[in-house]
Amino acid sequence: METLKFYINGEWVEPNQAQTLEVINPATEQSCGRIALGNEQDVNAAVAAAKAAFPAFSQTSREERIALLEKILTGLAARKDDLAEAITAEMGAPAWLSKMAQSAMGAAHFNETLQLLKDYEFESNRGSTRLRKEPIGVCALITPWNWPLNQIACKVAPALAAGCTMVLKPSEIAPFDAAIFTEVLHEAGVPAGVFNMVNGDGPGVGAPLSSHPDVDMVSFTGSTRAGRLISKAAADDIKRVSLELGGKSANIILPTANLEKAVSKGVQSMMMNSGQSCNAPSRMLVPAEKHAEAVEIAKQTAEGLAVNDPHAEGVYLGPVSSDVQFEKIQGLIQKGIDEGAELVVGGTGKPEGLDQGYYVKPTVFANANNQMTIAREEIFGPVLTMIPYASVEEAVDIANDTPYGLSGYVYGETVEEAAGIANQLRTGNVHLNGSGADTKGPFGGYKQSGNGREWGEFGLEEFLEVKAVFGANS
Ligand code: TXE
Repeated sequence: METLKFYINGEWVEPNQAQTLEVINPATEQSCGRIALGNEQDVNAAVAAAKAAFPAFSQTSREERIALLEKILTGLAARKDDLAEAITAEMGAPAWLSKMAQSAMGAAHFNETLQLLKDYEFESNRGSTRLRKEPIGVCALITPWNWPLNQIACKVAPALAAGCTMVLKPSEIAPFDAAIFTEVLHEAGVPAGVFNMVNGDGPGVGAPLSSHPDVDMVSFTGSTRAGRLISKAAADDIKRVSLELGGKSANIILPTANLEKAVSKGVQSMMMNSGQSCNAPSRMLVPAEKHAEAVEIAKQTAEGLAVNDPHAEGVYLGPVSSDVQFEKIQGLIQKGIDEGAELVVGGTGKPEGLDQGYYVKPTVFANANNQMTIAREEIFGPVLTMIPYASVEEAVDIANDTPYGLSGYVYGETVEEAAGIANQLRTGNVHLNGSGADTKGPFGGYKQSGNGREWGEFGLEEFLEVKAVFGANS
């Protein structure tokens, strides 16, 4: 795989500089292709194309944009296997996960947005005032590597539906699904300049995009570190900034819950995608009197999850995405041991027989407290921290005692009981009794997990300005 050109103004163009980056397959530690690295001039060209395309695209009818999304959906369906294979090669997700979730979520966001667009009210009346929802303008979309297509699609679909034009900077760690996605958009006939794609790293492309005076909005998913830098870069021009950042989500298992079901589901959700999900339930809060029993269930569940080559039969966890992530995770596991958490299963070092590739052992710590580093920092690897609690009130306090606020999980005897606790959590979403996320959304966080909401109607509104036309109905 090679992406040595950028997609600007409807065509693949040569970069301004000759620098390239090898993309490493985390399962083999070998290169799986190269990309060109962009710079500020490439960003300027892409933003200029998006700016020039905005007046015409912002005036397109709902029907035209519906037709465009339909064509893109057809293209995504035709390329779904290519997309899944690219994702597995670049970031290591098991082949089945890339196909059934990673690639499928991308199409799901387009479908969701398409259905929404069919009867979304862009105009409405409030007494004598007419409200108009108008596209915000030129958008910079900066995405990470952990759910790469999902994150691209949940920004591009609503941006197109709103009538915005855009420049995408995909993750330099997982850029090939973005290249295929770009081909799909080109073949679907997205007008020149409406969608542009420039590859590169954060400082080289992400930073100039975030501070570009002709960019009206930045939509970013990634680390809280980069989110902070982007907010500052965007501040001079008072751009709208939508941020979906890290998390340290609590999974409260209530005393009434079916312990076997709740704990095993919690472990599986944590280890999914090798723990590289911003909403992973990384802190499991269990009643102190059931802690020992819960630990045993967690141990057995984690031991039953196969770590292996992403294409191997029965694999549940592939490698983590990069050597940097591998080293970060190893350091945090060691911190957990040093700070006195009880290592139940897993630990540092690679799983037996997997010397090549960035494989991490599914790891469970128990008897931890919420002040330990493994309970406070986003590990972004297959590492679960179990914390005992004395009362449900204490569990809620522990859950909320974090700088993050993306997701929460509550497992009780009934959904009603769990919902009562959900209302006390300072998070953007809560999963009850093992339920999954719904692409209707909204998805986003409180506190340092970001601002704004993605997916569905709220996700569309991130890309819209609201205009009040006073006296229009008088
Ligand atoms: O993310 P970065 P990294 C968390 C997770 C992970 C950590 C580091 O904890 O361990 O972040 O991952 C671009 N201006 N999440 O270093 O750097 C970058 O090129 C503009 C949570 O890979 O945030 C890439 O396209 N852009 C998360 C994107 O930001 C910048 C998903 C993400 O990279 C930039 C991924 C800058 N100054 C990691 N610096 C989630 N919320 O799901 C970097 N980028």
